[in-house]
Amino acid sequence: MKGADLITEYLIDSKIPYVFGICGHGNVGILDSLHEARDRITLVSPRHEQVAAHMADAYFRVRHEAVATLTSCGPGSCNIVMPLALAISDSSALLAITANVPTSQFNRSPFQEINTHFQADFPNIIRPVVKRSFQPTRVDMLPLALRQATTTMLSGRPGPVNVDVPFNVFQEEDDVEVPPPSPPLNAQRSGASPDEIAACFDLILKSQRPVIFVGHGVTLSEASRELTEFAHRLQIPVISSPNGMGALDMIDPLALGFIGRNGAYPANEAGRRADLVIAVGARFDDRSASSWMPGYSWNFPQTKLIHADVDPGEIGRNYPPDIGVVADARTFLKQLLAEIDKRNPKREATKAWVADIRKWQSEWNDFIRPNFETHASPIRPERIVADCQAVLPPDAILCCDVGVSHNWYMQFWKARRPQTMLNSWGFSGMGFGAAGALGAKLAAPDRPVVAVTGDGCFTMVPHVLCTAVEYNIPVVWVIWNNFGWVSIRDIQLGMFGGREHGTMFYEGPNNKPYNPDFAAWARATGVEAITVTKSQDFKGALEHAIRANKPYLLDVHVDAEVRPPSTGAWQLPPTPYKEPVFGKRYLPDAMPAK
Ligand SMILES: Cc1ncc(C[n+]2csc(CCOP(=O)(O)OP(=O)(O)O)c2C)c(N)n1
Ligand SMILES: [Mg+2]
Repeated sequence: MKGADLITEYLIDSKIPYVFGICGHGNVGILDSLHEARDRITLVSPRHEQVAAHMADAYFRVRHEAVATLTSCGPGSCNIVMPLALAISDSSALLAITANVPTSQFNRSPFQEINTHFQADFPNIIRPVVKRSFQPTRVDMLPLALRQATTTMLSGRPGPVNVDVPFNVFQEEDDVEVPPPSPPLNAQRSGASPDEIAACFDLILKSQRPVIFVGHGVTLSEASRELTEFAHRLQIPVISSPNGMGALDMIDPLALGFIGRNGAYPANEAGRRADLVIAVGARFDDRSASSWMPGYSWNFPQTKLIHADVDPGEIGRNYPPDIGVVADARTFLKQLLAEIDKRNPKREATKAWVADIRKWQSEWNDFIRPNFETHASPIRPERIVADCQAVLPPDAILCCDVGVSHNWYMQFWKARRPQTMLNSWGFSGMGFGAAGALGAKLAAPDRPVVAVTGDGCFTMVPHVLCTAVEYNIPVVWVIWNNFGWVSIRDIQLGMFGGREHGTMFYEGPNNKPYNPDFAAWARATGVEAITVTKSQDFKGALEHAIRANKPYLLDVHVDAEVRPPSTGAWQLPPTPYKEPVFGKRYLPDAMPAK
């Protein structure tokens, strides 16, 4: 069997329906195999490798099934470094097949070889951004490499893996068999010991102000049902990190939303006043922990902490837990549910706590409501979030890009289901929203997919429009157009005496705000588009775009001078940070130190 055919058959046996990739001389061998198998596996060629990998990443987040990317040797593969970093930072799986130079030319500096320190050294370029890189240099090494790669990709904490294939290994033949597919995500689940569960439950029963903090681990382990039941049965409110959004339906009264500087006020209030935090599959990164400054989002170590995660490396990274549990999120929650059945506790103790939470929720709602109802031109940000919420069905997928728009959606979007709000969180790579939406739509062809992307983000990957047309992928792009890299401008204005430099888009001697006419740009690629400058027009335009069921772009002019209200803090030492606009630091003098 030819190496390229073996890879192709393995992908098909592994039920990988798509390869997102771009050609180069290095991978023409496997392109030919994919041509032969084109009825069973589809090649989608976007116009930039970054897009291919974002598509694969988003596809996985929607379906929890991985697909492959394919890039050629040298520059093509170098273009996927950023999206791989993004994927590994958010525990998203994809199989990155990269091509390399022929083994017989290793170390001779042939065209596109990187060999400064080691022959055909692409694996070292991407080493920190994949769980593992494999470089089979003979066809008879492919079966093991492929099986190990896909097993590594989906086991434990998922993430991207790389199989780097020299040119000749695609072409040569050997007497090899296609290896069996690896187990799917969550095939094996780790759990807590009975003693750990008993100890956790004792802490839970003792607490009067408990909160659950959920992260991507809950989403990845598909523990939404168990989380909901656990929260309901013990009446414990749930704070969510971005990729945990929707694991508990966010219109549930116990759902407090996101925490941190741009979190929701009730989440920060509950987080900083809790006496026990049960963190499940969450990692307390700086942006969901107010940069670890006590009193803004959390108050460890006065607050007790149970921290369960499938990855022992995350437990205690930032806050040493009272009980650390290496466990899959769903198994852990199921074990806690079984303990409820066993002990049948009466939970009167949290009544006052739940009442406090209701109060914070209503204060927050009173504060934010007027801006959700305001009509303006340029448009107030809250209005766009509100209209998206009104128009999109609960199963619609929002693929968020990076920037101010994301801050607003983090604060106010109510994800109704898990895997419906895709966020580039750990790495925040610009372009994920605009590009990932294509992969999300291929993963869920029957559901609306909306990319919310900044004018800056979109300008990094505008060719996504070509791909949408070529492959008829009906994504709606909402461009949050504020004529600049406004999230960074705002940091700059706040920290450096109100001076702006290099963060807004201008043209001409008078610094007129500049952007391309995005709608005209879209039409030039064959994508329908509307420019929306008045808030009254946005809702109808979005409805129309969704109904059209074809690629659609809305260029929405948003007020750049309205900032999301901070309810926590974010610090970039040594520059000073701002106190919250709504709510304040709470240091629990009354809480006994442990
Ligand atoms: C690839 C990449 N380059 C740079 C950054 C730094 N960065 C973060 S947000 C941002 C501005 C985003 O601009 P835009 O998409 O217009 O969103 P806005 O903040 O204006 O809403 C920049 C440059 C990044 N996160 N990723
Ligand atoms: Mg912008």
